[in-house]
Amino acid sequence: MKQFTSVHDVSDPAALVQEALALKRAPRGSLRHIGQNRTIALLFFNPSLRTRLSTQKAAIELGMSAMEYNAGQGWQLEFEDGAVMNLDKAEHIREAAAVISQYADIIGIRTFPGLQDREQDYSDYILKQFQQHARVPVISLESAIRHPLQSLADWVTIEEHRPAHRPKVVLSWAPHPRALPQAVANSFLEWMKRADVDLVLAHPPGYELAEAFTRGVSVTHNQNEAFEGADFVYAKNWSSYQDYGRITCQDAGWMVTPEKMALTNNGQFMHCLPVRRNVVVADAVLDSPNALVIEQANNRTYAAMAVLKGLLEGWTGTEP
Ligand code: SN0
Repeated sequence: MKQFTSVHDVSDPAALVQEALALKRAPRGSLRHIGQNRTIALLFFNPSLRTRLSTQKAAIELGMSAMEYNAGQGWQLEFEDGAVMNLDKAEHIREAAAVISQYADIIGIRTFPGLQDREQDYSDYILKQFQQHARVPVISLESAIRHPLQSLADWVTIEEHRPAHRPKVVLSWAPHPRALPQAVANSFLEWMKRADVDLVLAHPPGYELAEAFTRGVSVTHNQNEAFEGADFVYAKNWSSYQDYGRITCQDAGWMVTPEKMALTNNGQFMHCLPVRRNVVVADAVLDSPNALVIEQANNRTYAAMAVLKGLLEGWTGTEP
């Protein structure tokens, strides 16, 4: 593995899931030699709780050092080639990425979409520019259009709770007061398409995701129908892709409730967090034994460890 920005960087995602599970079982402190004398730089253009702490924790468990930089509060970066930099942007990505590459063996970047210009967001230009100008491997800590570390941890969690039969996994849109990125949903679909599951996407009309992510996925506008017999229900809000970045429906009827979970096959509830209680999901679901959200967040550490280990070792014979 030379970089980790999407499932396409991993030739055998199921093997990476197994690697994360093996690392989870490893005795504490037994893996510190793997990343000894190696350093990761974690750059945050946006807020983060789980990604920031779990990636740092993963680095520590592998014996690496982690440096964090709140890039959103640092020098404003110029990404345009040939720009005349006489306005607010103080530093060009060409210098910034080259300089950070001298300090770190791996660079992680979190960057949300602006949700104004779809073409610009979907070009994922901030992540792409770092990839282009960095001289070390780059990890996405959630980009404008994907959140691969989250999806890997989600798959690890599903694997741990997998029933004897092929599970039905439902990704359901849920209401939210703010316009949110499509990244978590896009990524979840992209990874689940590579897993041995029956995948169903449920959302109100107008919340269709980009075709590149939904191709081959069964889609319904009927949430109850989707929940019937589901083994896993993953709730997530996203803003419209068509009417880009807009909230076109606030229908509280899409909130996940105990009544809806009763339609499932004793289904497990999943969410990437942070979650708006009693907007996205009712307290009674989140506080039930069937909620996996805390374990999902725990698995972020092992997902990140598997990825960092893969990058440090240059991956072993399964390059895409
Ligand atoms: C982010 C998102 O992509 O939806 C991060 C999820 C890992 N979520 C939010 O920004 C939630 C913000 C809020 O106000 O609830």
